[in-house]
Amino acid sequence: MKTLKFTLPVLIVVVISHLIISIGGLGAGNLVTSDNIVRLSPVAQAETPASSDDSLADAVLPVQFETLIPNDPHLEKQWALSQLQIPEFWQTTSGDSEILVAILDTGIDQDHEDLDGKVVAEINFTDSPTSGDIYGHGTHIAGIIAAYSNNGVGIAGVAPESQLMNVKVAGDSGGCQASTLARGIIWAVDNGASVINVSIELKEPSPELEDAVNYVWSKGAVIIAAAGNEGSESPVYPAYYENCIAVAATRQDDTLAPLSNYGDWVDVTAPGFNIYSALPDNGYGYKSGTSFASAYVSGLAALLFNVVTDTNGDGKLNDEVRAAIENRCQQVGISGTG
Ligand SMILES: [Ca+2]
Ligand SMILES: [Ca+2]
Ligand SMILES: [Ca+2]
Repeated sequence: MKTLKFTLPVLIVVVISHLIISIGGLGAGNLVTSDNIVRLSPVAQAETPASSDDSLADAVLPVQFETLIPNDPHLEKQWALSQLQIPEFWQTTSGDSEILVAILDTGIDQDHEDLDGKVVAEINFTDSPTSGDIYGHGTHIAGIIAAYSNNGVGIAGVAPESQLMNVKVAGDSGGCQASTLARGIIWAVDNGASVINVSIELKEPSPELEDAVNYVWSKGAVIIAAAGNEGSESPVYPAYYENCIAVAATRQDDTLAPLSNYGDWVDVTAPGFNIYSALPDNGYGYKSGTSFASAYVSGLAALLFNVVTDTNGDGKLNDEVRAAIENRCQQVGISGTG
C-alpha cells in the first residue's frame, strides 16, 4: 500500500511559482508578516519507495519553505497536519470557498465554534429530526477537513477556506443504508460538490451505490471513502469501487493502524489514529479509524483542486487531483500482512 507523504509532485512545484500565496483562515486584507512565519525543520527526503517505481523519486521536493503556523490552540495535538506537511501546502493554497466538500455522514454540528458558517448546503436523508450530529461523527470529519484556521479557536482544518455540504445519510445511531448513501452522493454532486467524503463502510456491494460513485467521477468530482475498521483484507463499499479512493489508516509512526483494513484494493493510507478534531457542542477530542484518514485525504483533495490544471484537456480536474494524491504516496510496509 501507499501512504501519503508530503512530497510535492512536480506539477505542483511548477504551479506554485505562479500562484499568489494565500495562508490560513485569515480574512481579506491580512498580510503575513515575519512575526507569523516560523521556520520548520527541513522537509525530510522521502525514502526510496519499496516498489520499483523510480518515478516517485522525481516527485520529491527537497526545498525548505517558510511556513505559517496558525494560532489555533489545539494545533499541537493535530500531529497529522505536520505528518502530511499540510502547513507547507498552505503557502500555496488553503482552499477556496468555491470548492465544496460534501460530508456524507451523521450530520454536522453547524453551530460549532470552529465550523459556524462553514456549511453552505444541507440535506437530511435520514429519519432523524435534525441534520445536526447527534451521534458525534460527522462533526469530527468536518473539523478535520475545514475547521477555521488561525482564528485563535480550536483546531485548524486541512482546507480551511473550503466550504461544506452537510449530507446526512447516517442516522443518530450511526447506521446507513446503501440506497440512502447513493441518493446522498448523487445529491451532493448535483449540487456542486467537488469532493465527496464518505467515512462510511458498508459490508455488502450495491450496484446502486457503484452507479453513484461512477456518476461522481463522470461529473468531474472525486469521492474518497474509508477502507474500513476490521483490521482485515475484506473489502468494504463504496471504498472498494474503482472510481472511489479507498483510504486506510496509519499511526504517527507511519505504520498501519491495527484496526485498519488493508490490501491491494486500498488506494492510499493517511493518518487515522488518535486524531484530534471537533465534536458537537463546541467539544473536541480524539478518534481513531479509517473515517478520519479519509477526511485527511478529502481535505487534501480540496486543496489540490486549487492547484492542479487540466493537463489532459478533458475539461475536468478530478483525474489530475487523484493522480496528485496517489503520486505523492510512497510504499509503506505493513508488518505481518506482507
Ligand atoms: Ca480554528
Ligand atoms: Ca477504490
Ligand atoms: Ca483532466
